[in-house]
Amino acid sequence: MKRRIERVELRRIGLPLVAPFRTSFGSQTERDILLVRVELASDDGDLVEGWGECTALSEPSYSPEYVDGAQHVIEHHLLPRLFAAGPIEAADVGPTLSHMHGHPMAKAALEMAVLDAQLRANNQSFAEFLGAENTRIPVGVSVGIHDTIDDLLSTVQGYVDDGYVRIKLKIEPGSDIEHVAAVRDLIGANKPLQVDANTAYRRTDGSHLRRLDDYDLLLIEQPLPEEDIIGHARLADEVETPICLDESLVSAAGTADAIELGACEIANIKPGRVGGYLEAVRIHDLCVSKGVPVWCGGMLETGIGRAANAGLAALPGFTLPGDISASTRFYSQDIVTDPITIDDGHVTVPTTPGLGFEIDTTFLDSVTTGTEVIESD
Ligand code: SMG
Ligand code: MG
Repeated sequence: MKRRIERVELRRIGLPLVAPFRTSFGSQTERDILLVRVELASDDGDLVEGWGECTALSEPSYSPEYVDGAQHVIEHHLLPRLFAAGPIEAADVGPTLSHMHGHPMAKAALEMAVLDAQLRANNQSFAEFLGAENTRIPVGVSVGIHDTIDDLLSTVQGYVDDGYVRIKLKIEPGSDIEHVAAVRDLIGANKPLQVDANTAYRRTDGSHLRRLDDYDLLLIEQPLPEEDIIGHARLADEVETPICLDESLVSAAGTADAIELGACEIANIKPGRVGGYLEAVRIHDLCVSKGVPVWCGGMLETGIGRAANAGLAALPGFTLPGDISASTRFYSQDIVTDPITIDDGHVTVPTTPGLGFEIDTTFLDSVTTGTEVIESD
């Protein structure tokens, strides 16, 4: 059954990180996150709520989107079109907004809130909706760039002790080969290890990056700028370690091209980056058909996005561990009552109706920095 969006709450929250998280594009010490709460009404007047989380960071440093811009485009350009569309379901959100270019994270947050509400109304879990049968999924952790190798090793040891089944190291020129060598030495030959450069290298760095082949990495994630698909294809010929794309993949169509060009040997799927969970599923299906392994990326989500990512990663093509660490890896307290935890390196796929979380309203209110309410006329 389709439902009208009656009322939308755009809520901003501020959450400090338990420790700074440094990547090649900068250091994060806190998250300023936009949450979307929708109220959907059926023809007979029943109301159901749903929550979405926007993955845009506070600055346009990971991608062109940033949280203030996402809130602006939602209020002024996206919501008016969704209100005007009348009764809808999650699958209608993308097509309704398709004339608005870009802004995938803003669109994804809206689709996510509608999807959560729709699943709650239908008493269905996300995994059930997807037909995903895995009930527990192996997960990894993403480790920021550290100033010293000693500090890096002590952080990695902590995560190994927590049970994560694979380690991902953020790298940049000057903090790469030696860091990887030291971590490989620490964790031993059998622990899965991968690196993420967040676009920090250039086409001419092939012979340097080839040195990473000595450390038996699962993959090198996004070494070159996001638009440099041909550069990634050439690099894939030059290095033995598989090349994985993150920032470059913004749609199923673009992913198909990158695979055909030989630029994408493994895909990092992030629902926010590609415009929503439904496009994420299409990319998963495409990659399965092409024999390209996929894994679920992370954007330091709260328990809202983390629960949804765990449902998505229960699909069978997610054959590599995702960046779906425990909520405590980033936050001392989460805004949901049932935060994601790790048990023997695995996360349990949520089975409750909706995307799989309940909001801790007292804590949410205490970290809210602003709320805007928009009602359909
Ligand atoms: O949520 O565990 C997480 C973060 C994983 O490294 C991570 N994300 O490029 O994959 C990536 C980064 C993007 C965010 S960096 C602030
Ligand atoms: Mg990445």
